[in-house]
Amino acid sequence: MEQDPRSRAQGKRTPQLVYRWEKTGAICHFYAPQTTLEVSVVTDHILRFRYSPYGSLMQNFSYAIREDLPTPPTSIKVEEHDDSFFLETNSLRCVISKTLHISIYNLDGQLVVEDERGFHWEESHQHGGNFVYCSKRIQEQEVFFGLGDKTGNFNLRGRRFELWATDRYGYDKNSDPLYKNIPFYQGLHHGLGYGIFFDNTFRSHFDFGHSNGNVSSFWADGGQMDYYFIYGPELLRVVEGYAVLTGTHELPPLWALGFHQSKWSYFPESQVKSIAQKLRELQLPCDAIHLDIDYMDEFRCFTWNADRFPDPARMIQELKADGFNAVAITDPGIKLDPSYSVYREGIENGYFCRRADGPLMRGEVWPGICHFPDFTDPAVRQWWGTKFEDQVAQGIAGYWNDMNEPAVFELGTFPEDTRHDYDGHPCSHRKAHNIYGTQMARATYEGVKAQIFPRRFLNLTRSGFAGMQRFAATWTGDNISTWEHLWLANLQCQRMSISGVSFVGSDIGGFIGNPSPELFVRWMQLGAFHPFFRVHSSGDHGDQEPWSFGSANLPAIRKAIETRYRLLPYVYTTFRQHAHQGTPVIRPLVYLDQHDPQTHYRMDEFGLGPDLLICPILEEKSEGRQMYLPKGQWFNYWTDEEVTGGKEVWTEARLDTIPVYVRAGALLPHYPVMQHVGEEKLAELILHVYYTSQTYASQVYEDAGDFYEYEQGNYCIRTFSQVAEKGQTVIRQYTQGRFNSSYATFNMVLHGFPTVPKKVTIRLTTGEEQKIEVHTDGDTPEIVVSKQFEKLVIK
Ligand code: MIG
Repeated sequence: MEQDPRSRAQGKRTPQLVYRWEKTGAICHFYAPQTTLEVSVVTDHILRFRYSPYGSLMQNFSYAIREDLPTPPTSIKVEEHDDSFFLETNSLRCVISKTLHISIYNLDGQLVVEDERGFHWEESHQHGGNFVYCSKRIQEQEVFFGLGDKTGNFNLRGRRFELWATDRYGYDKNSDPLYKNIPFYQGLHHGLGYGIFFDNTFRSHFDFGHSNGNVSSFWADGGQMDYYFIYGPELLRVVEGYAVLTGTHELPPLWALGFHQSKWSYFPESQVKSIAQKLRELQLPCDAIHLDIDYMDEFRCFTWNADRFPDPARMIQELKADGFNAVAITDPGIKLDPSYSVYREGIENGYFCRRADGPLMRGEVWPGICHFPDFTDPAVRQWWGTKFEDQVAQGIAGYWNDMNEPAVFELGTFPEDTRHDYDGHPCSHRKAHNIYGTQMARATYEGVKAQIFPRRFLNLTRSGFAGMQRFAATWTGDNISTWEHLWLANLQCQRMSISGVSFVGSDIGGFIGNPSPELFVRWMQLGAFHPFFRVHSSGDHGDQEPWSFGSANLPAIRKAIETRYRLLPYVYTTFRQHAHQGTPVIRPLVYLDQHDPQTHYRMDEFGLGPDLLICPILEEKSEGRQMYLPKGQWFNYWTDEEVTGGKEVWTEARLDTIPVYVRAGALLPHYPVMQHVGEEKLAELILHVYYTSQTYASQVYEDAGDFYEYEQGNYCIRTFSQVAEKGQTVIRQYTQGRFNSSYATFNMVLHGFPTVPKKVTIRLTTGEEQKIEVHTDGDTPEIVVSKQFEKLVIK
């Protein structure tokens, strides 16, 4: 850390004794000489701590926190004791010592976190303000997770990280920092999970027992110590609590959950068309083709290269007719070119970033020397948003915000003295750097949404800060075609998911280099279970279309894509759960059972939604692998073999198969394979019913798959409860919402039932009872029943 030597001599400062305190509603202030601590109760499980060294607290402004936080609880008690204060909510007791040390307990009296040195600071003579620090004691057996797109093992204990958005072309498993900055981590000890979200956009640092084995700490090079404590105790609840603060993804259009094919770059039009055509010819389902920077006229944003794409509206329309959506890239750098209207408007209106002493900031990227819009200025975001008008009118269905760390050739990023508006809180790039990417994604999101409404669309961003999920999905940047990167992609996506950003994927096959056919197949299999499912590559090292790996490998690749299309209603339901309550779409093993210490150090296995467990094959020439199944009963998705969890199992997985298990009791919805979303009207919904000897409930969420009418109640949630009672299985259905899906029947496939069902009856919502025929000609018994059933009995 660079600092003025005088400040080092003065050393770090810690608070003195509190002499006064006050409580106003859900907010308490504790005053000590030179330090004020503000503690706010956000919910019974979430507390916010804000400190000011010297003078008063900074203005309350955050890009990360949602504007519509819930109303705080009213039942907060504060008591003053001799040397501390007790602040109590309905689930926590926070003890604040008179030297402002914090310890937080649950109401069973178990310690969740405690300060080590706690808050301390050091004045920054060079820049003004302070370096702000907070340190906590590491508890026995404590493990740490989160921090967004960090590399390396899933558990962060023993390591130190930096948050400073960086364009890291060809990163490796030790690279840090990367593209995104998510200052949110989770701790787990004694079965208690909690989270810390440090809401500070300056360059910041996290240490999980690296410099001192007993201490975890976080600090930033400026701004204020402003952090949220989120109590679980279940880790999934911690992630949901974080979503209360920073929001969730919006429900994507269903097509965006299909398969995407991309390359840097598909051009001219004839090449785009032939890729699309080949996907259909070879029956490889696909919903989107991405256009990388070469569609533009000399990399000028919002333009088309007229030689390569003479009539974009027609091309996009033709792609649409064949079920493909076109997604286009956009970059922050604006070419210095007086004949380019975006450049002129930016200059005339003062929309570009300036250096401290006045000149416009200049940096070289693809178009040559560029100026860069200050996306932290609301007027600039508004202007940027309007620029998408023409392309949206031409039919572009998604945007892909690249280079927004921001990345600049040679310099790396903007010089630190570059000025930003920061929504009316002017500052230097030191403060705005980590939020720049999110604000660009937001400008694109708000602008495109205003024009594309009432449709939904896909917005992708490479960089982002906490809260980025409100505006965009993301991918893990410029990875490499190696087995190690397949391992990394698995980890990074899990980490992003528990850091609030569920809509995430990797460049399948690797961006740099060319994968072996086997690696590509294995990567497609993992990608099919990742929320964002896209093949992308730099195009420098060979082709990466599904057919580029020889006809022998095509069936396995097709099978991966088809599996995804079958599972779409399940993936969509899981997204709805995320959008509704912030639950991560993919869930690392420890989030499935944190009370089982076996899960704490594992990282290959993960859950997709509540009912699927996936474990990718990460090694060459594997015919299967050892993997851990959480406690409970599971069925092999491919073979129906039933396995009892709580142990490691060997799972066979030849080249065309990835290990996948289904939780006993689940009703897993499937669509028939279509070549793209909405290719045909749905004639029935397939429900794979997995037997349980106990009780279990599953949900299926449906709506129009596009548009926003679901916000007005035009959706349908079906809750199925399966109960084994007296030698029979009873399934009850409850529905909510008024969306009426196009099909009339469920095709229910019965897996793992102890005997072939002899008699099946249903009761309809009308009260009518019917006897149902059981089809036993296939491997698995099937029944076809009205979607109106209320109760189904299988004997
Ligand atoms: O300097 O647009 O991560 O996905 O293909 C490279 C070209 C710029 C980086 C992105 C990558 C994209 C590429 N971009």
